[in-house]
Amino acid sequence: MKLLLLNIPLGPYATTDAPVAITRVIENLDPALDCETSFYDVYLETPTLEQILARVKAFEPDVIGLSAILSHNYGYVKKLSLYLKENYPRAVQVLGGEMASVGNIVVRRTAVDFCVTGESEPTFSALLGRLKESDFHLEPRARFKDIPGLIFMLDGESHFTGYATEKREVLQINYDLVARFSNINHYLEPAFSGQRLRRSYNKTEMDDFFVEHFRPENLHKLIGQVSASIGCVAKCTFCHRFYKGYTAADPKSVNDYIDMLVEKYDVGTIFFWEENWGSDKKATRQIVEHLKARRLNWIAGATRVSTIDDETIREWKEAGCVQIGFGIETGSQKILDTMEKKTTVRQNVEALRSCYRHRLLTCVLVLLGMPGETEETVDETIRNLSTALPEDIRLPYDMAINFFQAIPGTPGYEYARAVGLIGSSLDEEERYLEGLYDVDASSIKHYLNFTDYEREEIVYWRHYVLLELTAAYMRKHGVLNCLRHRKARRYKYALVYMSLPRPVRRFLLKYGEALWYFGLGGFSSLLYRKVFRARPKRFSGVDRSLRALLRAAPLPIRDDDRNTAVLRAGR
Ligand code: B12
Ligand code: SF4
Repeated sequence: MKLLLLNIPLGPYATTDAPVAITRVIENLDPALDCETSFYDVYLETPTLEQILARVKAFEPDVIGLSAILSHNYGYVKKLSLYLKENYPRAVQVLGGEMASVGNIVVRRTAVDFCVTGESEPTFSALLGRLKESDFHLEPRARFKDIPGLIFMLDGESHFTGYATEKREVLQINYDLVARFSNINHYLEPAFSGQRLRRSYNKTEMDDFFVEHFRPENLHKLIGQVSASIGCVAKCTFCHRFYKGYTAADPKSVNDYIDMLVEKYDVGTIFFWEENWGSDKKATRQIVEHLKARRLNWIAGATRVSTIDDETIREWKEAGCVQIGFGIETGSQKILDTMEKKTTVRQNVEALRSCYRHRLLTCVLVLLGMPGETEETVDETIRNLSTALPEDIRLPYDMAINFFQAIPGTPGYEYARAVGLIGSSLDEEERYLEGLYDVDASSIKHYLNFTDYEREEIVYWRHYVLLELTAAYMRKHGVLNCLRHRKARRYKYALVYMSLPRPVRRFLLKYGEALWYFGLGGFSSLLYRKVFRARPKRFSGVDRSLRALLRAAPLPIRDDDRNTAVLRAGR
């Protein structure tokens, strides 16, 4: 049997995050299947459809596996899948990854024959085994009903066989497989000259940071990705995963893997790329001690603010940590509650302060536009986050500010359907998914408006938060001092901006940006709507979890979704 795996690009530019989902799928396949597997790194190589087809024809697979870890890429999957079916009809198409949360739509509207939910195993091997037995004929489809974890068309309806039992194993990325099928130099990049740390911060400001905070021997060594856990202890209302709960890896196996990376690949910095680094305190301590003993540098990709304290951060710094990522999201408790983030504004502020106190890099991630967001909550975010600024002017200070996106399998998405922002029919839902492809979350273009303002009136929120926090930073450190030390252009913009009184600068930014972004036509239409068609008050009063709101008023189940509606609740 021949299996060709293709990863669906997340966007136009290849990431340096290695294709771990693919290596896991390959490694986990049942050896008894005797499967000849190949992987085409579509995300890295950005081929045309014709080039993908040429690769398919050259390999002649019986099964094409599409790895769609992002539901946003439905539009791409549809195009690719239909094209491949037309030009290479003999392969069975199987899709895995988060996009299976809209399996109902995928199996109805694309040429994908099966969606695999959750981890690939044991579902994928069971499916491949069954396909092999029948020489890759799909009929009668009832034969697949007993394999848990599948979504497929059965008697004209989409059918979900229920979730499979997870293996609950934390597996590491297999770099040998990456090297075999792709360009490993792209994924194992040197700390100093690579993009991993530079892409979120002003590049010119990073050189000093590297020299000051990295152990000299690690500066030019590679960064390797490691997982010390899988899953998350929380269930935020905008976040979807198939993996239920949280599992920490055996710390010894993590430490052994780190040693292998150091010895075999000359890795000097470890990037823990899971969502919940540090939630299991005992296991984390053993790994941190090991990192310290080996004089490595390391990055905690995502840590919950509720799991750390000042002392822990001090210890991590001493053990070689250079950066911690936090999902700060907002400085408003009301918004944290609608997110069901299970953290407090105080914890957010304390986490940032501790990070800066111990001179660790962090990027302030802010999510704007959840239901309940108002001008007041945005001001609250600015007010609270401006109390947590770096003490040391040489430490890069940056933030990434996005608008909320409704993702399938989350309460946020179901809420958008409930309030009519995503239409109720299958066609309308598909249209929304198609529109998500290649969308930059920092742009308001595809933001479903969950506020009581017109979109033209809130487009300025991103720059407003950015400039106000930059202005607060400049006030703290002195304007001249900042201009001398900080190279990013926003300090120059902020200087002009902060020279005006706050109501004036806010007014100018708000209407200037509306005009710039939506043009004169959009601006006039905004004025017309403000005078003649005021928006009803719908969202500003939302102040509790979106999940709780949906529980109180559940959505009716559509006929086409009868067997798959359970996927909408996530896990
Ligand atoms: C790494 C990562 C990234 C990397 C991608 C790296 C890469 N090379 O693929 C980067 C940084 C680029 C990224 C970006 C974004 N990400 Co991201 N990211 C992740 C993260 C942390 C890990 C993904 C991963 O590889 N997991 C590990 C593997 C082992 O698990 P897996 O992907 O689920 O794969 C398993 C199964 O799904 C299945 N499977 C997967 N493929 C296949 C294929 C076949 C044939 C089969 C049978 C099975 C199968 O088997 C695998 C092994 O068990 C996840 C969270 C998570 N822990 O999953 C979020 C996640 C995928 N990201 C998410 C989001 C929202 C984003 C952004 C859109 C954020 C934003 N708003 O900007 C951006 C995309 C922007 C853009 N357009 O570029 C969401 C997606 C939600 C959804 N339903 O679509 C996730 C799930 C986080 C979350 N919980 O909200 N991300
Ligand atoms: S957003 Fe972060 S904290 Fe919330 S559920 Fe997702 S991974 Fe966990």
